[in-house]
Amino acid sequence: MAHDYDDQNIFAKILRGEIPNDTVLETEHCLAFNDISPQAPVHVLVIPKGAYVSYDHFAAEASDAEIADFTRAIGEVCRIKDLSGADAAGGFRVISNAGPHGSQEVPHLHMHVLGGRPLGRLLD
Ligand code: DGP
Repeated sequence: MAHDYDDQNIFAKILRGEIPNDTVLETEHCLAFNDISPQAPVHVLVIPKGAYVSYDHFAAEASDAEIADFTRAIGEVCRIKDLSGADAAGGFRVISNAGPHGSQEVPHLHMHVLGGRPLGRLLD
């Protein structure tokens, strides 16, 4: 998969401060903010600050520090939003859409963190 990064995508503009966002968490390498069109009571997007299109691109080219920060930021969002998967009435889903088959709309890597209601089975 080619990974030509379009720096005019909406998340690049958010990272540059050109359009506002509802920030949940900012770390050295990541930003997490509420989705503009939430599909669940909790719907947060976690993005790396680096110019990565999709997870395969990120995993191939990001530094270990960026990958560790991204992974921890996702977990920290779950903690901030009180989504512990260990709770009987809790839990969450983390998904990342990539490319046309994944129905990716914004070509900057993002993880959707969803929770706050039963999410149903994703795969049967
Ligand atoms: P995806 O299909 O995985 O690329 O989903 C992109 C998500 O980004 C979608 O859930 C809506 C969200 N989104 C699109 N534009 C904006 C925006 O300007 N601000 C915020 N907060 N979210 C956005």
